Amino acid sequence: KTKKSKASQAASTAAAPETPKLDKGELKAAIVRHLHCTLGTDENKANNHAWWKATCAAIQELVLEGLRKTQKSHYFNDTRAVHYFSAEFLMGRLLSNNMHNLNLFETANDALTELGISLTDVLEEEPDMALGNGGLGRLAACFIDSLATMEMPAIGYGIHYEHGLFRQEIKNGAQIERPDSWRDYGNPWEICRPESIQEVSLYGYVETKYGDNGRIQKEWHPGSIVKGVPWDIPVVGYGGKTVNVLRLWQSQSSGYFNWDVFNAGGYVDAQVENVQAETISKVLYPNDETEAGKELRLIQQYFFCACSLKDIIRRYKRAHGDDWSRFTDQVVIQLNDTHPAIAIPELMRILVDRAELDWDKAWQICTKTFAYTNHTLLPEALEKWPARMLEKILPRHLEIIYEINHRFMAEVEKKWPGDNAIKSKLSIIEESSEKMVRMGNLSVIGSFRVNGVAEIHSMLVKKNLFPEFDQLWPEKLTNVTNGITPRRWLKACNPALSALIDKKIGDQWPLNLSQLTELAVYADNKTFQKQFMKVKQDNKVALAQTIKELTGLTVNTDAIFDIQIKRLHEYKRQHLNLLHILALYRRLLENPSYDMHPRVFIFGAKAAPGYTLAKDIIFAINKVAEKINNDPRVNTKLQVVFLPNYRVSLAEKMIPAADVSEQISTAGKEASGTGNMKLALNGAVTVGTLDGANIEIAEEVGDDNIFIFGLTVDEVAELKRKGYSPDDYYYKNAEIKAILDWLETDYFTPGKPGALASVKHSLLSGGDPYLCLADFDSYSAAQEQVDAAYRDKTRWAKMAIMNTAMMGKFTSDRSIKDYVDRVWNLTACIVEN
Ligand code: BZD
Repeated sequence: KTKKSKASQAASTAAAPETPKLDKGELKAAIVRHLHCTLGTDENKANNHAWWKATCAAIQELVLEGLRKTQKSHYFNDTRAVHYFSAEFLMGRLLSNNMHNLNLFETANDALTELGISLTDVLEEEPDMALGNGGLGRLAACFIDSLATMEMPAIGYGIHYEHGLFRQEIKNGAQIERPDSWRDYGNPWEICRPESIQEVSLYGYVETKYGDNGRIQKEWHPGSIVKGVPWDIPVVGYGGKTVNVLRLWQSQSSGYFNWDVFNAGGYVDAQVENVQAETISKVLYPNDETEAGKELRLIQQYFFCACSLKDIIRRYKRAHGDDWSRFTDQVVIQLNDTHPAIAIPELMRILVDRAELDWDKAWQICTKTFAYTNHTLLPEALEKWPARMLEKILPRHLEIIYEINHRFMAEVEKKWPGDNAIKSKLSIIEESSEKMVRMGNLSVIGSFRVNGVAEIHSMLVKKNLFPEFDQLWPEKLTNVTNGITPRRWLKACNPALSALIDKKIGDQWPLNLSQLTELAVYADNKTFQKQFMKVKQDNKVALAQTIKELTGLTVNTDAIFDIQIKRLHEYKRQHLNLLHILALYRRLLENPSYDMHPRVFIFGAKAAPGYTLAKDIIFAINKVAEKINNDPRVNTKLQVVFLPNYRVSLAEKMIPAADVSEQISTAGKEASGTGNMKLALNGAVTVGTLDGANIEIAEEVGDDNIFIFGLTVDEVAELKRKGYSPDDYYYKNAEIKAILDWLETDYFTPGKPGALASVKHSLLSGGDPYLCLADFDSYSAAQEQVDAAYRDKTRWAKMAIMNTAMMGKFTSDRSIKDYVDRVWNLTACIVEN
């Protein structure tokens, strides 16, 4: 009782969602008007796609009104703003989100119903905006949602990829990649801003000159110039007051150098240059967690950073002219991983070569402007660029990086005199057979703050990745635990649960997620348990329908829905999940009365196209699924589903239906995870390792409401130090041996023995680098506990409720508040309506 009154006090100070700006009749009229005047069709001819576009256009009118007011407020208040630089923004669909944030979802549903149209069908017409690989890109999307909701002046800067992450098809069990074409039929949300086009230089050489004042001056003579065309996507905050923008740059030929060629009769050659320029923003690189060192990727990174910095400086100069003294009061730039790290030498170039500030002054500005978020400790994911490549593409930037490094090495010498080992470790330049530029070191040196994304990850960043940097600058390294927007990941994707929560605790929780703790008092309440589990059951039935449509398989909706959704990677251990499925299968075959509650294991995962083992694991999951699902001896108890083309919009259908959330990475490898938060928020119970944010989730929900298993970070380190041998487990554990050997037969791939052998070999001769075999028994035991817990309906309902109730910490609003307090030092700007 006392808890409740406290929370409702807090709620009364939070902004209430605005009353809708349009009523049903007005919205209906607006949609029909756009059907006629924007789409050039009418109610009788229009298909769902046209209705979708007309509905978007009607909503966009209100969005743009909010955008105009927001920009006016920010301009007149000359606000300090955060500039979120990210090579990826995984936005998903926008119509449902924008309607929810404008409090128009119900109105639109009613309006379309009266027009004889299903809103659900209309929403399905929208292609996902999949301009990202996974967690890092989706985090950027959640963060800009929270920034707008909290009325923070903010702008997202990224790349307007023509093709987002590939569309995945599964053919005979194997992944096939198809191009994603999200804007082939136009994107109703984006606005082209030709008035803000920027030019970016590439290649060429650097001339050293002596200026009038006797100072050495550097002039970069570029070999080519490309245009950056900005496309703005409005980002509507919940309540619709602040509408920020996501500005994405499209590359285009500058047509600048081509004229001579063109006039000399080189029409075709001129087109070749166009194609090259337009290639820059053509396609998103699908490799997460690996660094390929491709020239085009570096050009993409520089392209969007250079455009964005020019844009920021243009806006700054409009208010402050050539006076740089207030730049760091107005501008903070957050680097989403090292992908935009080239912005650091670019800003130095602008300040030193263009604005002619002296180096120290410029460096002071730079190191007060940038902050850097690290998302990984995996060595293969830490970006390094060959110095030779930088020299070719960005010759002046390489010089600047050398100068930054030279001065930094002098600082290191002061702190650790004569210690060359530390110098070579901290140097931006790696002196290997091929000289490499370490973007992580550059980012730490050029930023005033560096954060990891969960407590344990930030601790490991300090202890293992950058310990000397931490000694040098004890204040610089910090933690900001990730979060997710509860608007998309509960309110919009799980309307039934949202309505139930509204009924119990009011409708302010999307803005103040800690209010969900008020549900905890109902965790033992039989009626509430029934209601909560009824919602879950209905969501499972809906997902079963989707599974049927996508795969043809009919799944048992009384079974436990056990879900693992994330990029496919060895460290995430989808193959550990698979080994356990094989163990269950084998137990059922050996003992037909083997006692287990029916379970459906559901996967969604894309593999990087060049990551062979990851693709082999997808193939193995599909082949095992095929066999099990067609085996009448077991398929009433065990089913396996691989849903193709996992993406944001599919996640929104899967997450509300999950009973069990698989978060089983090797301890120390998953920086945070955010899917873990989404699933728990929707009442799934986690089976997880003590890794990333799982640890903080366990702290919030309590040991009774999560299944933790496996080696800890320290135990992993100890085992590796002693020398891990997967053979020990293979030969000593009959079940493991039988399962691995099974993979080598043709049982799952009739007539093709060995087709799944690579999975086995990765775990034996491959050394099992992520310790699947070491964690197998513990995982299997945890799964038995899950089984027992689920059979106790009351116990399970309580666990599920407690998961939803205790997820308040993981709202991205809290993450943003942490960034605002610890990094950005921003204040909200109230937008007048
Ligand atoms: O970032 C992920 C981490 O693996 C997760 O643990 C974490 O929760 C999220 C958000 O902090 N990293 C990525 O998603 N990384 C990429 O997608 C990526 C993309 C391109 C290049 C390198 C990595």
